[in-house]
Amino acid sequence: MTDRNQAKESPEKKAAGIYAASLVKDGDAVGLGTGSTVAYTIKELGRRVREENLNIVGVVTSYQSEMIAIDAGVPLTSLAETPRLNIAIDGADQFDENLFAIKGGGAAHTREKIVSMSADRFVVVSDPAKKAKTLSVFVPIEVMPFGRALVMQSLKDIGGDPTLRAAAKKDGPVITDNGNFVVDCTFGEIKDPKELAAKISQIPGVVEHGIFMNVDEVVIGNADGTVEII
Ligand code: ABF
Repeated sequence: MTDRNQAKESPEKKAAGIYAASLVKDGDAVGLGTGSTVAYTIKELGRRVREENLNIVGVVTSYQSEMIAIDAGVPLTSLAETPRLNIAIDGADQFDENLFAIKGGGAAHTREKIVSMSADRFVVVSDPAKKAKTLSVFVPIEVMPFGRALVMQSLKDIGGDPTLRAAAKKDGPVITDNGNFVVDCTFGEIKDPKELAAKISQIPGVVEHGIFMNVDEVVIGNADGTVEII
C-alpha cells in the first residue's frame, strides 16, 4: 500500500491490533477483518510469519485487507478451501458491555459477518472511544440495488432514519465488494439489538446488517500501549 492509503497513526488502535496478533497460534486459520485497527494486526501477523516462522493462513474480508495482507506477506486462503477458522479478528464502529457490536463503517460487514461466524473465536479490536453503554451509532445495511426503495421505506416503518451512503468525492452511491449499496440507518438508542437485528433481517432486499451478536471478546488499546479485554 502507498503512504496515501495509510490511515493516521493511532497508538490506541495500534496497541489493540498488535496485542490481538499475539492471540494467533501456529497452525491457525485466521479471519482478517477490515479497517485501520485490524490493519495493525495484519501487519504484525506478517512480521510474525517472517521473523518467527509463524505458520498461518488468512481469510480476508475485503479487497482492502487482501492488499494489506499480501503486502505484509500473510499467506491467504478462502472460506471455500478452509471453511472453519480458529480465530477471526476485526474492528468495530461501536460496542457495548454485553458485546453487541455495530460494524460496517467500511462497507465490508457482510463478508466480516460470514468470516467471523466461520471462526471458533471472534475478537474485536478497538480504541476506547467506541465503547458505549447503549449502542447508538447508525447501523450500516448492505442492500441489493433493486430493492433499495422498499428497504428504505421498511426501515422508516420500523422507526429508522435511513440514508443511502454516497461514495466519497463522486456522484453516486458506495458500491460494496459484493456489488451492492449501503444504507446507513439511525435508530437513536438501540435498547434491544437482537430484536432490531431480527426486524431488519426480515426486509426483502437486505443482504446483511451491521449488528453483530457473535463477539467473544473485545481488546481495547490504550495510548500507553496497554490493553483492556472485556
Ligand atoms: C471494519 O472497520 C468495520 O466493520 C468497522 O466499521 C471498521 C472499524 O474501523 P477502524 O478500525 O478503522 O476504526 O471492521
